[in-house]
Amino acid sequence: MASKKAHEEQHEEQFKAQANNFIPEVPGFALYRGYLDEAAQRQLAAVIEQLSQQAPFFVPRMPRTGKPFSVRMTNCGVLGWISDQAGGYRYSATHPETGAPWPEMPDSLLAIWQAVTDYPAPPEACLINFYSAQARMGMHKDCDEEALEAPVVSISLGDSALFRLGGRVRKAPSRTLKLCSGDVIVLGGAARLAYHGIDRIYPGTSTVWRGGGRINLTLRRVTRPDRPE
Ligand code: MD3
Ligand code: FE
Repeated sequence: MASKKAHEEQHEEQFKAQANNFIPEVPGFALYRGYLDEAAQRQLAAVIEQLSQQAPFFVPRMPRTGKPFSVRMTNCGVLGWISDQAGGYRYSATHPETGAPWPEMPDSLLAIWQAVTDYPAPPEACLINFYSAQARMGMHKDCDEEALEAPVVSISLGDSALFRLGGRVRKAPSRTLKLCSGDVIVLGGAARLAYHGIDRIYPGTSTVWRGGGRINLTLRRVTRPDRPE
């Protein structure tokens, strides 16, 4: 019988070969459709559920206006992304409500980062977004990280979503793509600084997240590594 390691290596090679770089005008974007099979999706969902008991989902708020996001968030890793009225968008080593350090990044997430990126250092933050049926995320760029040369890796679990990817300026044309449970996307190069958002959730399209809704995990390098290889 093939070892677990050999199986994982084969899986990785297969998915590297199948990376669907389907947006030629946005180099650095890659889609790994169905990267996680159903068993792996359920395993990861259980890990996230447990982790969210340690670091509960919070409601982020817009800087200055204090308007609440419709998406709820938590994090794991040494840093987490937070936002509130007074402090604005930032990375923090602790949970904004409990004051506790974020839970450790699970090995299963580190393994995905290693499989789909060539970045010479591990991710420091995993932002965990929860979308109820009505939640949306407006078009924005992610630029609170110092390491903008590092890719962002997104993992979808639960209900499907309509993802929108634009260009580096807000008015650039955009296109949509449905993201389903188990899909992984990588945003490196030019895609790293592209506007993007979530137009809508398709409720009842998956049973992977108990109670329904969608989870999106984004793995991020925040600081520049000391000794880039
Ligand atoms: C493109 N999340 O957390 S993931 C976010 O599905 C975010 O929850 C969405 O946008 C979600 O910031 C989209 C895909 C994604 C993530 C990060 C990106 C696309 C990106 C960073 C740069 C460019
Ligand atoms: Fe984003």
